[in-house]
Amino acid sequence: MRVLAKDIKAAAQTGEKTVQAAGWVHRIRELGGVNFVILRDRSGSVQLVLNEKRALTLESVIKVEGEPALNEKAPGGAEIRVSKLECLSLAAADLPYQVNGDVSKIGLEAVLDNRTLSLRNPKIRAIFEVQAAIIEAFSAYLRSNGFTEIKSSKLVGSGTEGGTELFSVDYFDKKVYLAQSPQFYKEVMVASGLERVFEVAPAYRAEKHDTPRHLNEYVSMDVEMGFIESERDLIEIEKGLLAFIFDELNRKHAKEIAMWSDVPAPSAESVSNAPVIPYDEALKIANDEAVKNKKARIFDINPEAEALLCAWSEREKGSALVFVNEFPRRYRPFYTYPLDASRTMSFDALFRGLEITTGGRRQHVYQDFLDVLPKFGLKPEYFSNYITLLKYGCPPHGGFALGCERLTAKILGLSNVKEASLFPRDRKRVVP
Ligand code: AMO
Repeated sequence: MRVLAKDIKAAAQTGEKTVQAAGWVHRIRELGGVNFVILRDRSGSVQLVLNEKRALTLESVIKVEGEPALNEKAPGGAEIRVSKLECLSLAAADLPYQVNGDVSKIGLEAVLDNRTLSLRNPKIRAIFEVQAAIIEAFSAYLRSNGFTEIKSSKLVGSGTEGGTELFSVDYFDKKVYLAQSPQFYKEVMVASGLERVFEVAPAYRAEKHDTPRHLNEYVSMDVEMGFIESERDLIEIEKGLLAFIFDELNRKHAKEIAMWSDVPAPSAESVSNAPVIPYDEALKIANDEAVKNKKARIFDINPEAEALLCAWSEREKGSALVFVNEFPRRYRPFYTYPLDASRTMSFDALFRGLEITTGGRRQHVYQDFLDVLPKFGLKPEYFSNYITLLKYGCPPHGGFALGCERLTAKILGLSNVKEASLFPRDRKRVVP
């Protein structure tokens, strides 16, 4: 039976006579007539000792049989003394990308241009193990709090986040769009009687700019719930959610996090310390910090303000997570529920200097919705489905979305969200 690399030491300790292992040739070294091969599998790697020279190449896939033995000098403290080796797939010798190389010395463009091979690097693969754990914890937490998972269509007749950032798609004899957000469908499903729903799925933004925080396709982790009073109910859910995600990561993936960052994910305690600051006050704090740091005046919560607020919060509150709520009307979509004439029941979450979440309570009263449309220059005929949703009984509700790549990048200290996307899509990149 195949034994994983991480279990070879235990097999040696228990005196197993023969084990089988299989994986990729990660490294080859010849020393005094003995060949050492580092075999890589999904669990890690193990040293193989070969007494005869074999025509192996890096990245070939092999299967071996041999005696497991303890060896302090071998990585992981054990090795396999190989008696039988079968090459399942011989890799060509002209490997275009150094899979076993030091990622910190390879530029992002080379990593992404060679994505098929760069994903084999254990440190790069670790990003996606952490990401999978984030999604697993996100889903588990919500399920255990009465939320039902949904999967909504990504082909839509119109956008929800503003018309300029839509990708159009030929759909038979019509043009349709790739969904920017599942928000309308989340709301429909709250009113369907499920009351609490979540979705993890791609979202599409035809944004032309190339920044370290934007992707044209990203994974949106969406939440929507009924019977809320204000955005504060949503912030409480997000705090619980993030504390659970961070705890799970520190418990199960500290090794993968340490491959990238000196800092573990925040503790549940630091999440509970996260301040909730009204927009106007947040802007004032950001400006006070800007003055201290000899920076120019800040007029809205832009990327610079996000960085200053998180640094301030870390210093003053012991939390790298900050919630900014009560955004002015002009910064929020028309359907956002008003707090008063100028402010809305909405919020952003900022983490380690980056916005990771936007959310808020939505309009749910039919007549209020109709009244607000003309104030934004909008016509009711464009919103017939939204109107049906609200006209026939919709509870007070709201929701939020967490950007999966942004959260992954901030936990690991990656400098660009593209690193946290398996196959990133930007203006130039649509392959692989
Ligand atoms: P918003 O447009 O702010 O809100 O998006 C929510 C979160 O999604 C992530 N995100 C992105 N990540 C990478 N690249 C992008 N281009 C990108 N755009 C957004 C961010 C952001 O905070 N419908 C609302 C949510 C809601 O109210 O339910 C929405 O989509 O982390």
